[in-house]
Amino acid sequence: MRVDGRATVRFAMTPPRDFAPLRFPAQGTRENDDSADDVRAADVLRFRAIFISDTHLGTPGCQAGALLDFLRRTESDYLYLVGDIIDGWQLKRRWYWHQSHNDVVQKVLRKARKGTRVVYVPGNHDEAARHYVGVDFGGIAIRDESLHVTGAGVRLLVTHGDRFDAVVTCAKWLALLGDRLYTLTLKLNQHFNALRARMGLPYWSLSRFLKLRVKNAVAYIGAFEDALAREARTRGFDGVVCGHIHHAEVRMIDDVLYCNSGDWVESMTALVEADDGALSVLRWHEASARNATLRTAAIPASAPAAATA
Ligand SMILES: [Mn+2]
Repeated sequence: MRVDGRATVRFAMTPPRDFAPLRFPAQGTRENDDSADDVRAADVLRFRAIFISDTHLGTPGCQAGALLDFLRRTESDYLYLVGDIIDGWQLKRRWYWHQSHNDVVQKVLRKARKGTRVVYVPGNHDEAARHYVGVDFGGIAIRDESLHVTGAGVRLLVTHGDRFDAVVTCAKWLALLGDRLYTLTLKLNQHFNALRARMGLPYWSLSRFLKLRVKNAVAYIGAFEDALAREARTRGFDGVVCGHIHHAEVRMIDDVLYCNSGDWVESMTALVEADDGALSVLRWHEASARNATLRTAAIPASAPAAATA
């Protein structure tokens, strides 16, 4: 009975108040803020939409350098910040704010000024931002949930996803304990990868490896994905974009498109939509390595160094 059931459900859906049309400032108000970005236009990857989540700015685990590199070398019509962008939980415990974290915030604000439609859907670690749901701030629309329609007409529910996490909603102290253990793993991961880098080895996520080998964690990921897909189907969407579990993915769960934009503490991933509406996971370490190879290859070895000055 679900053959054309989706279309029927779609029309029966009453859009929540949050889905009032998003208003963005007029485009093209250029300001004198171009100086910092000297990335060659040819090196910029273009997408229709970019989704990032779980950047955890304000924690030592946040890989702000990689994130900044990603933001500088990509552009899009839409940029969705799918929760846990600034980690209020950890900032409350210990203040950690590096200059690179400022740079990330500035870069996002600048994108908004230059016409990228930025939508910020807060998560559980930045739940303070949930007080500002409905507000448009610095050209950024803050929404509890959002709706993204792809270039191919696919209707996606955009939500962080923590509401489907019984542990977080029922026992916050348990989640906080898990959070501390996770922070410890991330610290180990950074030392481990610093060592790998010195040995000339590429980045490899220890925390991700551990997570995928713990049976409970794997079962939890599966249950989370199913719950999100179910929610999207019940509410008449074609699919869902979420974050929260730090596990990037694009796949069909029955007849629902499940997308997760991953994180910037261990996997450095984003969900990207090409101009034709195709969605995929972008792994920045792989993409930037590929890009670097292309750039190097494009410059003839014999080119005089002075020519670029
Ligand atoms: Mn979260």
